Amino acid sequence: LGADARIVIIGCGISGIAAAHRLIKAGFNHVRILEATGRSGGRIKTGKFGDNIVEIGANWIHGPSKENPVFCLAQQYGLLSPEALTPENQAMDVGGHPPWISSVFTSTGRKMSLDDLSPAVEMYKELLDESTQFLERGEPWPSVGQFIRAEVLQRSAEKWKADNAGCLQRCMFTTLLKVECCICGSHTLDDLGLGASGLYKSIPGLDCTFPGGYEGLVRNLMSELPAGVVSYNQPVSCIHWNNSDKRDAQVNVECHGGKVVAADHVIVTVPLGYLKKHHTSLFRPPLPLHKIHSIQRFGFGTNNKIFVEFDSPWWDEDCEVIYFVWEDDDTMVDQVEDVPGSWIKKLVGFTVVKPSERYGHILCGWIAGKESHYMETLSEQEVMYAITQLVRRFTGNPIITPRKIMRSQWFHDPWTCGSYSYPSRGCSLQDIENLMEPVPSKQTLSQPLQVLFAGEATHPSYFSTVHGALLTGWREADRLLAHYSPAARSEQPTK
Ligand code: 6YU
Repeated sequence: LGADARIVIIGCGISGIAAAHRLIKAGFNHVRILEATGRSGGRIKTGKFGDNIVEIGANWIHGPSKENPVFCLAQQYGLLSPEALTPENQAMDVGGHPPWISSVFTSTGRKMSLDDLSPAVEMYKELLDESTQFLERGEPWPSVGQFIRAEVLQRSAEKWKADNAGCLQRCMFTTLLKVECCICGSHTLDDLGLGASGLYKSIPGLDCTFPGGYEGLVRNLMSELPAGVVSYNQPVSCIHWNNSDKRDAQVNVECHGGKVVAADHVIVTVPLGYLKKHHTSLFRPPLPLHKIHSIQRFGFGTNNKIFVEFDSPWWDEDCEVIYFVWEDDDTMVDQVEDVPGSWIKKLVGFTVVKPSERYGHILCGWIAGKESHYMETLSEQEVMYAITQLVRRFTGNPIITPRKIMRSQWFHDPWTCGSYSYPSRGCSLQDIENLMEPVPSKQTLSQPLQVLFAGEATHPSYFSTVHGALLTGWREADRLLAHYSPAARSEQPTK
């Protein structure tokens, strides 16, 4: 049953690959993926930086332990380091915030340890933890940013004196808010819904990377699919569903250039950023109103990386993260007022690309939000200049010069339009349920599942991650498998 159904999957990111993999293994013979670009992987993108590989998109397995299907696949394919596989590593529960060895550099050229700023760090952790607990309790504030700022003003007034030391703690706090923007992918924490932020669930395990590149996961999965299953450089421009003339197909998928592919079922995996921009032209007839509202309401933000190579390290050998703290910014505001003039203030610092024996001296800078959008419009030379001035100022070394840089530009990527999703103000689980709901939603025998939806933004608790995306691909494949199972067929109404 179902072996002859024509299934078209739109997008060859991890969710599209996962859906195709499961359907083909289950015996579906007519599965086809239409991919806009010339490559598989989507936001899993391992690139070259000189002789080194770097991750332009997804970086870590968040929560590498048995509960995480990406970890299980990576283990099965032999893609992880022995350290990542240890039971100790898998058992560490860090709540999504790994305890990395960190250094702090300030705008007056001071180098500090995180211990010097522990009052700010501790208060931040406390408030962030509290902010996830309003899912069922009702929200005292609409956003995580408003909640944290209101509480920190109150609590810091008691704890941090109005002297220089107190000011430095507040400056550190400003940096930590910007770090959280990178993690959540929102422009500001004022955009992140307070109750809904508690929807995100972390998995135990100390985040790990793929020593040979994240794309190894994609290559292994793809190698198990029949050749020719993906049509590359085939952007879909319109999905004609609910066809009244069903002699040929209930769904016709139209590609740029006019080619039309007939299908019984379509799985849409394009990013939420793309859907926000193009849903009006992508669906004929338009999607139901409640679905459109959720596409508009759920958040999709930008987090970019800037890789910078140096001749020699100016950080400690064991350092894993470098934070930048502006000593003139104790506002505890996570957005920059004059974006063209001061966008670089949103760059929170660097993670150190390890191991240095293999990579040399490469740092990865992180910048989220509208400041990141602006950064994408600059030339590489302009970004390099800004980074050079920043590093010279914060290290107090006026001659440090990076060898080269490379940055991601996810906002201007026409097939992604940003980095990943987040629950914005006013969102609830209902929005994710609306995003994942197939159309038409009420199934009858004459209109069986036509258009299904997968992709990271459609996972109720692991949105914004690779494992979330993978699970949604499997989920939609299972929906079709259930639809064609003999039990389901016998339950369907007959006319
Ligand atoms: C993770 C991590 N990580 C950093 C950065 C980014 C992301 N993520 P895809 O986009 O892959 O596929 C869709 C395809 O569709 C694509 O190929 C398109 O070309 C194609 N397409 C589009 N339009 C089309 C058309 N019209 N026709 C045909 N084809 C079309 N995840 O687990 N670990 O370290 C990071 C990171 C810079 C950009 C990440 C990370 C997110 C993942 O990369 C992403 O979810 C999946 O790859 C998406 O797969 P997909 O198949 O859905 O889409 C409250 C609270 C929130 C807490 N959030 C914290 C979580 C932290 C998230 N982590 C992010 C961190 C980093 C660093």
